[in-house]
Amino acid sequence: MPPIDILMLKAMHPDVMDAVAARFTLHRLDTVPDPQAFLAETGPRIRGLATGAQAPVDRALLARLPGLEIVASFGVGYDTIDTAAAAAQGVVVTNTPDVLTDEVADLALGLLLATVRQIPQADRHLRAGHWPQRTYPLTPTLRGRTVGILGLGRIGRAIARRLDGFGVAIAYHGRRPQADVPYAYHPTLLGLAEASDVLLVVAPGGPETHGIVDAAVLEALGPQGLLVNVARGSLIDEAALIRALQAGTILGAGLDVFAREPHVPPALVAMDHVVLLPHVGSASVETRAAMGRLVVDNLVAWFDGRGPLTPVPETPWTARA
Ligand code: 8YV
Repeated sequence: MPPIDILMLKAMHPDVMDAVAARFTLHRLDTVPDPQAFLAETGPRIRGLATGAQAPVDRALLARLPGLEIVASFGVGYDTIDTAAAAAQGVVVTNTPDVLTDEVADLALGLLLATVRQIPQADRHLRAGHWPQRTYPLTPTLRGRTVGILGLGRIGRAIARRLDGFGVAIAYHGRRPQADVPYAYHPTLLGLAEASDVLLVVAPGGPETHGIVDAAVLEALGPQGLLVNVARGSLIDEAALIRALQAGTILGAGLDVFAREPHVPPALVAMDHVVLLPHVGSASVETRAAMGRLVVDNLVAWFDGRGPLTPVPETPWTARA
């Protein structure tokens, strides 16, 4: 059997690199001296692409890979992949759903609690030696709040299940109401923000959701409102968020994701009423290993002729002869 050439755009989880190299011929675009020359020469032989959210897969790149069959992406979100172009080229795209759901939901709850009860700020207060002089100021509370979830998908539902145990009211907005949940549905995001005093963002990134959490939504969330984002920075109008935080239009924010990662606006870093995390929602040793295994399993299943394990809905696939 001829070797199967797999391209990686950037370094990935070490287990993924080892497993791909063990089974296939692995090429790394980030380590070749001249990526354009590499694509011209070897691009036509590439049959699989392994990638993560940090390395966009656009129409231009896909056009350089005419023999491509599969893009196996590390992560549940795939907004940096042009799935329409992939579908048009007959390329299947896979992501890594389910294996990270509980991990991200745990982190979302941690970030919510850290934000409302100011846990990092209290830690800083102690470490700075302020405790003997003054007790840490009283904080806002989660008690009595309504948490509005933007995007009640797999992760949104896992967050809602955890919130059930916290005894808070839960509401949600998404493309359509879901018959099998007891939570209040709001047909508009503005309506959800008006009804909530925590807005938890868990919807996918992409053109449909770009900037939907705007100045009007933040205004509707109100002066006791908290914004928590574990999805994509692109959903938030970051400039409007900074203005809202500076003006007291909302009370605070907990952010795991940003518009231009790893760049975080200095205005956010300067504020003490926000909790900032460097996109760590799924970043535990175990969960990242499970995500890596699923990337490799998708490639192996595809090239064994068993089809993809977790294809995204935008790229319907047909098994090749
Ligand atoms: C990862 C993520 O940080 O799954 C996602 O959509 O955002 C995270 O799990 C990212 O995909 C790593 O490339």
